[in-house]
Amino acid sequence: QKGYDLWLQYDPVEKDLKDQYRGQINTVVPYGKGETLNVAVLELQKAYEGFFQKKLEKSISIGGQDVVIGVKNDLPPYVLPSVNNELTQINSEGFVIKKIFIGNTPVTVITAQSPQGVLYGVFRFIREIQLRKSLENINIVDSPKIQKRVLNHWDNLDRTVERGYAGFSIWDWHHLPELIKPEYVDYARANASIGINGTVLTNVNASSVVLTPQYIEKVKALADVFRPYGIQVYLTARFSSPLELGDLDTADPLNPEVRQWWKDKADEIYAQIPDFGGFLVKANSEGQPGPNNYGRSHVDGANMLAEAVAPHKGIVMWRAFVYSEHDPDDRAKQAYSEFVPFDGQFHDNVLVQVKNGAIDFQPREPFHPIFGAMPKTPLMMEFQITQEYLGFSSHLVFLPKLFEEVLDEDTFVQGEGATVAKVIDGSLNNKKLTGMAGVANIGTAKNWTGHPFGQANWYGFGRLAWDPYTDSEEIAKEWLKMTFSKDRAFVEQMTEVLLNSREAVVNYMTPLGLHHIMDTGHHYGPGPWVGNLDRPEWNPVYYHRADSLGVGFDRTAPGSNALSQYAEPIREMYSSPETTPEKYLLWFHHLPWDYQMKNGKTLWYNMAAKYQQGVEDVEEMINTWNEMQGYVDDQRFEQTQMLLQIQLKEAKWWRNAVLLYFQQFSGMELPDFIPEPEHDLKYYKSLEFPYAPGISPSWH
Ligand code: BDP
Repeated sequence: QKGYDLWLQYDPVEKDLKDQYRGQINTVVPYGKGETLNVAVLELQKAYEGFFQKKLEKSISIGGQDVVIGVKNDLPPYVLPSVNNELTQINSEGFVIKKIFIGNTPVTVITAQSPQGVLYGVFRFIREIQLRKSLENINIVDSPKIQKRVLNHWDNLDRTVERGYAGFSIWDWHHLPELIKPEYVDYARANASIGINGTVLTNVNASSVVLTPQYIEKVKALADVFRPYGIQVYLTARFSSPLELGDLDTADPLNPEVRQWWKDKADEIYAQIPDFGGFLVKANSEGQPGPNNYGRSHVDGANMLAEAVAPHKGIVMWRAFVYSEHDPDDRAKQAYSEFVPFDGQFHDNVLVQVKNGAIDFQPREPFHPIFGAMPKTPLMMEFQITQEYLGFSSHLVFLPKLFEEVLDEDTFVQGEGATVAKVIDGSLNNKKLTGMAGVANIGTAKNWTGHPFGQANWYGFGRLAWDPYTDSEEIAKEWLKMTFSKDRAFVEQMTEVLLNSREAVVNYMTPLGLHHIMDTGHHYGPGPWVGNLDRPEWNPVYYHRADSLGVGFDRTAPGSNALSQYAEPIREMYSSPETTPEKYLLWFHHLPWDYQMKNGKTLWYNMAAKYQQGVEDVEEMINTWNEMQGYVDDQRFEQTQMLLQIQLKEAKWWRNAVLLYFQQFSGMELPDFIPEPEHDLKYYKSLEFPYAPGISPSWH
């Protein structure tokens, strides 16, 4: 299974380059001590052996053409002057890789302020070889732009994974703490290689059981495995834990006993795991308990937990994913309405974690209006790497394209250029604490992510968390080269496939600003007809609002006025359909079926054209992939080929079902280019998926 090695495939270097590289890496000379330095050496040796089929020897003194690694303070005094200048340019996790001369002796130095930085430098050095870059005059100075680069596992203690499509949870809780699986180490290696420095082990729909002594011991075992790789563990904190685990009859955050309970709990965890990262909390959201249950606010809840972890340098990631069953207002507005008034009231060690869009990880959403609207509060980005609304692990969708689109959006809150990326990396409002979270797509699948291309989304998330300004095209190329083949023809054609794949899924699922029309509960396949659920905002009909007059959600002033939550000039621009980007048209407007769009055709015609385009996009992906056989091992080739067939089948399903459904309202003919649907609407409505993966017990 080549898929298991992810992007860390250390394949033999081609003959012509081999000597050139080997000439530069004679031995590795580590300075200093410690677990992190040890794993850095081990990784370099592992890579070297793969590249050159030879063992990389360790030496205790510099001989020439060596790779010298170590933190700044451990380097010999005669090395330091050559890297001192660079060292002043990096932060505590950054690194310097530089070719220098000691006298006449050339060596490559990999150094940093911290052991973790050295490890990142080593992985970067390895990547340079994986990408076959020259090491001749190597001089790389790099630092992460975001501090907390964290995976969120929505993993339950029974090993089911909420919205997980790659098997069960990789955390084998039952056998922990004794059984340490090699996967845990490889997981840590993979994350460290892309700079991820934190992992939340448990589902946001949390169980308090993970906070019991029995489970803290298990968590400690994982933390011990991850520590050398610079990865901190975090847990989700169920707000009602003091009730469930303590003898308390309240979880009121202002109650002194409750506050003490959390302090004690934090002390208990830190006694075992001194570098425990802190808590992630979903409170008063979709039935989870929270401070509102006691008439208290999100600030009260978050600050109580923040105080409990503060003495240990822990943080709290408090989610802003809230919408109330009692609030009749547009769901898209609620998080903003609830959180923005709290700006400036959270403690310093609280990050408010905000999903990229105001609804829920759709194939496309405008950026969340909270970004930019809470200048006094550190905001953490939450992306979803697992493809809950984007075809599960059956569809090839390259998400860095989506992430990049959001990060590049201009909030205009402080004039032009106030991009979401600048909010997140803290540069816009000079924030000390910064973070980005990604809901993991990892499971027990032999290749970790189920779809071989799901790995690209894990990789891409890490790269963008490190540097939110990275170009998605660069990410695609790197990943393809490291994971599959460096052959130019392969890389060029497949880069195009990756970069187009996100638009393809938007086209065949939710074009022109449509959203949340997936079938209910499991979100597998189309369900625009669903309208019978208790909570209105759980129904697709709530989002598309189709009727004989038109389709779309009016979020302008006469409608829900969600638009008012954005700054000018967005507010003004999007208030008229003519000046709204067509990709967001039906997100903000309810328009007649015969509304004339920029190309002179009707809305109905354009909608049909998008769905058709989506299907054709997948056909094109298939054609390209079929030509890639020679570049890829059979196993991954065939697996991808079969999955693409599922994707095509499902793209057609989406097109047919949604168009037949909307046709009832538009009363217009399907344009000629739409092939006769294989089934009628009744058939599509009748489909059921009782065992669709990814539904958590928390929903039952
Ligand atoms: C939605 C998911 C649900 C999660 C929730 C969340 O459907 O499973 O629990 O978000 O983020 O996307 O809390």
